[in-house]
Amino acid sequence: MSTGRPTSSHWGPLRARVEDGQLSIVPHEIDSCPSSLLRNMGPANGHAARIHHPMVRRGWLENGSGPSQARGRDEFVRVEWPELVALLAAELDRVIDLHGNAAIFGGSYGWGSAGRFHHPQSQVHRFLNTVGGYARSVNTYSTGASSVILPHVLGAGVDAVHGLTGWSVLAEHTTLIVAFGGLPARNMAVAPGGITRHRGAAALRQIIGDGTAVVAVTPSRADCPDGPDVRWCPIDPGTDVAMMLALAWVLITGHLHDTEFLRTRCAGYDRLEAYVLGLEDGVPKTPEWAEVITGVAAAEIYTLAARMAANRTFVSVTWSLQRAQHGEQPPWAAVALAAVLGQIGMPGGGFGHGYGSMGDVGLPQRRNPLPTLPQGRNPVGAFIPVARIADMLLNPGAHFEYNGGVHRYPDARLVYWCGGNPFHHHQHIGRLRRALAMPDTVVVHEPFWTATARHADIVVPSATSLERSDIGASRNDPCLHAMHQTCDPPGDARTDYETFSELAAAMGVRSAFTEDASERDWLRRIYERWRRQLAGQGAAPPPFEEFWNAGHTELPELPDDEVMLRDFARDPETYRLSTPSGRIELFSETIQSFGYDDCPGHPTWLPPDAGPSAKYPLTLLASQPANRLHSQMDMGPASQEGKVNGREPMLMHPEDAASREIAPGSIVVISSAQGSCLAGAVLTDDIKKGCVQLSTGAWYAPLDPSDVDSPCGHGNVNTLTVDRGTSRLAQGCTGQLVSVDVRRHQGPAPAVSAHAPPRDAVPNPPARPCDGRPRSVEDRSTK
Ligand SMILES: Nc1nc2c(c(=O)[nH]1)N[C@H]1C(S)=C(S)[C@@H](COP(=O)(O)OP(=O)(O)OC[C@H]3O[C@@H](n4cnc5c(=O)[nH]c(N)nc54)[C@H](O)[C@@H]3O)O[C@H]1N2
Ligand SMILES: Nc1nc2c(c(=O)[nH]1)N[C@H]1C(S)=C(S)[C@@H](COP(=O)(O)OP(=O)(O)OC[C@H]3O[C@@H](n4cnc5c(=O)[nH]c(N)nc54)[C@H](O)[C@@H]3O)O[C@H]1N2
Ligand SMILES: [Mo]
Repeated sequence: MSTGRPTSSHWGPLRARVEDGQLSIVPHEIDSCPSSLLRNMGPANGHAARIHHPMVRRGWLENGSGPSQARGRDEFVRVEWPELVALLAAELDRVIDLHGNAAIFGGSYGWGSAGRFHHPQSQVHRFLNTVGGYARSVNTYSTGASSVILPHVLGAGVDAVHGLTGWSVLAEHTTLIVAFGGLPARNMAVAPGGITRHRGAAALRQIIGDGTAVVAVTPSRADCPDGPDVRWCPIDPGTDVAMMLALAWVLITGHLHDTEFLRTRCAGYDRLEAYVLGLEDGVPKTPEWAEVITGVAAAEIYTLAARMAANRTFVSVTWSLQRAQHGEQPPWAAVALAAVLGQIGMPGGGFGHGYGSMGDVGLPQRRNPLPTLPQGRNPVGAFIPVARIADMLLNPGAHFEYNGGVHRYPDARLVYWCGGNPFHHHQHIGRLRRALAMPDTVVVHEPFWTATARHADIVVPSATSLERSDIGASRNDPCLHAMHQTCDPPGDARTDYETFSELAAAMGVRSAFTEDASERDWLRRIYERWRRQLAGQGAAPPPFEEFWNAGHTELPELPDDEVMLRDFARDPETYRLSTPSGRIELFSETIQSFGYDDCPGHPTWLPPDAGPSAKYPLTLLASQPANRLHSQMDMGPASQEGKVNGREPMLMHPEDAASREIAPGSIVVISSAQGSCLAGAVLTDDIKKGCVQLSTGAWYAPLDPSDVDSPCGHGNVNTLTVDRGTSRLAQGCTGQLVSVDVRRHQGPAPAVSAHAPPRDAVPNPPARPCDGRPRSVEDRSTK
């Protein structure tokens, strides 16, 4: 045990221990390429930004619940647990009695931390179901557009499509990868629930080393893997569909398209062809046409199309491309391009989505179930597409369109967040702050004083994954991890399970929520239930105690008996797709029938409404951070080392900088039609001229907290982004791109205080090792 107790995280397994009040983290020996994100964990866990005690906003405590603009600027008052539980239970009862359960918005989107039992969304959803249900959110910020468009096109969602081709298949068969959005290695460090062996980057290096060529179509050279035959094709952001259509035009007019595949495996090719050739709108989608839109030379498009036809070609699209206005179009156009090549279903050919977006894409598919905490049943039907949160709060009862239907926003009186950070994930923070003034009550469970916690009325201090025992697992991962608790939570923080157990008790439904089971009972229960399921499939994982003491167990790779697109391509009659035609829909009658001008019946080039302008001439890429997960542990050393004098780095081309008198390290003001933030300039020709890049995840630090539209002094990119759905079809998140201008900051540099706790927060005690004894709910409730 000298190196520490085993546990796991979204960025991989680790060992942790406490000595002399200091927490230390080392990578787990099972992972030969551990992620540097591990370095953030130890220092973050004991950081002053931890929440140690239940806190209630003064205005809410003194004046009662109700809409309030004081959220985010009021003081907090420390309360003891019994008072917190009584206040929160009474408020939940009030809202349910007066307005019904649909008035509780419990979508609670976010990544929380690894662990199947303490998974915060599972906990909050199970709890809210126990008290009668909640209005929920559907889809994700990750793949909001794809998860709605792909079922129309391929009859399957993103999960069914994203890992169909493993790295090993690409290595064996693929000779050319055309990667829209590139194949950024940094994003493969994480997967929801963890990734045991970080092999993606190495697998990719090997594929390229063995001779597969890559053309990376992206505004950022940082998205290109290294290798002898890797070509960077810089493109203007948001214009990939024009390039894909032009590639299709070259293939079709050069008779390099697979007419047999298009006739027998696809529906609506004639409509797509008419559009590509310009018979529909008088505009042939030629490379010359695309050059003006994309900034990619026509000659390059001709050459690439010919190469694609001559190779076993894999058309890969990162998720980022669909996180923008009309985000439904890039994945659909890429499917169409791959269909024109006729290689869909051939090993190593066709369409791929999410390679270089997430660590679990490209791993061998494992159809194993995961251990899960049962959620109960939610009788409330009300829902929103996840990124419509501010719309919902600002327009209770208003109609919205989604995937062919018209729905109504629920009248959310109580917003409940556990395990997510809307001030990280949502667009246009000024608008979000206005929206968060609307409900009667905002409840946030958090380990840290994030901006979301600071905008709550009721702040519930949560334990981190190091402070509880759990089971770590994620889809396609080869291991299940015993997550042993390392230390006790600081101060009065508790696991979310403990909090919900007490709340359930106060609301008279304790046993329904807890089933009278302790944390350890639950772990044993969900593990054994999972073990029985696997046993039914012929696998034999060890009994719980054996697993727990061993620290992890390897999972069987179950035979891949069903490979949707391969079987379909071979025999389209027997293996019909779950689309209306049973085929790949290059034209969708269903989508056409919705009558959406922002998502017509076939893949279409639709220019963005708010592209670069005289006032905002640059396009900002708001992509994922290399040295942290989202906003998590932004105060940790790996994240901090990337900052420029404490501010988030903004990458800019030297020529764009020169005309603005911006030097390396300059403090810059980035502004958009929505708001502004400061950042630290980094000059590099790795970014296309006309583009700047600022990662997501710098904690929101308003220069003037009382002004909802205040600039952020630290570099939170969502002060700039637009809060608008991808289209009426999917209403997905569009946070990836925004038009901005950048200037050098004048005058004295404002101090950065993003991670300082609020004035009235209670200070941090040293880390306490836990005694290793299983914790029971009773231990806490008698405290
Ligand atoms: N502009 C722009 N915005 C984006 C994106 C983009 O590309 N551009 N990307 C989007 C994407 S893909 C995503 S997935 C989202 C991510 O958005 P989120 O998932 O909301 O971001 P995280 O920072 O991971 O937030 C998780 C929070 O859970 C807390 N937490 C951890 N463990 C626990 C626990 O046990 N209990 C409780 N109660 N809390 C816990 C953490 O401290 C953290 O504050 O961001 C989206 N936002
Ligand atoms: N280290 C780390 N890894 C992560 C995460 C993290 O926070 N940190 N978050 C995880 C999550 S939740 C998700 S959903 C995935 C997200 O995975 P993605 O959405 O694929 O990741 P991004 O980094 O946002 O974007 C990838 C690249 O796309 C390029 N790009 C942006 N817009 C365009 C465009 O219009 N055209 C083209 N051709 N390229 C464009 C950008 O240069 C960017 O570097 O990442 C996951 N991986
Ligand atoms: Mo995501």
